[in-house]
Amino acid sequence: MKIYEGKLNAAGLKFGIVISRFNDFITRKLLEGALDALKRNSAAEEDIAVAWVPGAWEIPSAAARMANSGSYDAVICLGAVIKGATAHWQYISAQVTRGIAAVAAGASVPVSYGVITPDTLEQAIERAGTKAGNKGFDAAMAAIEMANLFKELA
Ligand code: INI
Repeated sequence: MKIYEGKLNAAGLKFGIVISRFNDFITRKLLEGALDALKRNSAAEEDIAVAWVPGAWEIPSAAARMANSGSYDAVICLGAVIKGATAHWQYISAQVTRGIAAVAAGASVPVSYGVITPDTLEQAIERAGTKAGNKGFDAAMAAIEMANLFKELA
């Protein structure tokens, strides 16, 4: 029996990060978490590229560009869609999630999902480096593991 399992070693791997500026007091924390995960697992600073987009809506198209560029071993998507008074956030969070899933399914490199969609600001803070961990860190760890898995499967 052959078992494939991606290692948690980011040395020599190249990462593209797409991050939205909307709610940047939260997304910057997700970015800190993602960079922490990459660097702790031996990614080199010069092997990490960060692309800022205006809001979460813009993440899938930028992620597709990065994923299809051939320049990265994995792409990490970071954003924060926080529930608001109108249904706007709902449309955005659903479409962004679908959009990233579609990019991930069609790309030859892994695309990880570090977009949080909390109901409250408090929940957003919890998921960006406090009580509930850091979803940016988690997304980067998934990207490292999947990048190594894809290399094994290739
Ligand atoms: N973008 C976000 O990243 N998070 C949000 O919570 C949000 N809300 O709620 O409006 C949001 N809107 C902007 C959107 O992503 C686009 O940037 C904008 O519609 C322009 O295309």
